[in-house]
Amino acid sequence: MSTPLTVDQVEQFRRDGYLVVESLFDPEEARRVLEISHLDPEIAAEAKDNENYEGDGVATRLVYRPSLGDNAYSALAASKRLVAPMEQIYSSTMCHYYTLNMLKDPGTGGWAWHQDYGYHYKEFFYPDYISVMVALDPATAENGCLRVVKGSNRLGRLEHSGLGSQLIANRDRVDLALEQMEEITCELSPGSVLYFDGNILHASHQNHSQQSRWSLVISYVPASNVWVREEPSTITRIDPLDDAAMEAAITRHEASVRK
Ligand SMILES: O=C(O)CCC(=O)C(=O)O
Repeated sequence: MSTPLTVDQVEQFRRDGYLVVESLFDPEEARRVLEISHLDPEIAAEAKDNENYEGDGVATRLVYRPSLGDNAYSALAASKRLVAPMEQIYSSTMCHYYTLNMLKDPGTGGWAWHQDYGYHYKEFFYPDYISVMVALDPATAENGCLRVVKGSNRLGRLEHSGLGSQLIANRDRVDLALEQMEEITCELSPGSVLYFDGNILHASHQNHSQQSRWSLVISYVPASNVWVREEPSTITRIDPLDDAAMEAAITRHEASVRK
């Protein structure tokens, strides 16, 4: 198993619940995947509105992908570059759970405070659950980048309840967390990634800027986690792709959307 992270980075992830790795993919790789996403007829056909509010509000758009396929998004999701740091953190092979194409265009909505394991507790026995945001556009405070509460992963899973199409963490606990802990605005350049623990509180504002913020958000569990639902698990064990295999998959996808 390779060890791309320093001891300090692993320690930071465990303590703070998040870790930014700058330029894990280079800006040109991010640009190509962004261009593919804009040309991809599947994205245009499958994007759905998430109405993360009650009453009046602004929807956010995304494509949900429960499995990996022969496409550029899966190539990044299964790449050794993205997966090896998680294998190091969990000392385990990793399994893919889902990929989201986040299509946060100008004028689209945000997400209220939640934990991803707050949603996925129903599927997994252990809270060993990690999500990764791969920035394709620049992610800035202006276009509603992700915000996390540093160290909130140590609170364990909070109660969640519905708010429109979202599940949100208990508001009193969130208020207390924001009083006691530091809120971090996770700005990312294209190709940079944010690893975040399943129990870290995170949220994002609406995009009030003129700049889109498209990204991938990919969720994983270590193979040692236990699926607790009756129906068969939908997770896929990852055999990480080296750079050549990742590049070939991006090129194939590029050729197919440009036809
Ligand atoms: O991209 C965003 O604005 C929020 C994403 C998020 O909260 C999530 O995927 O759990």
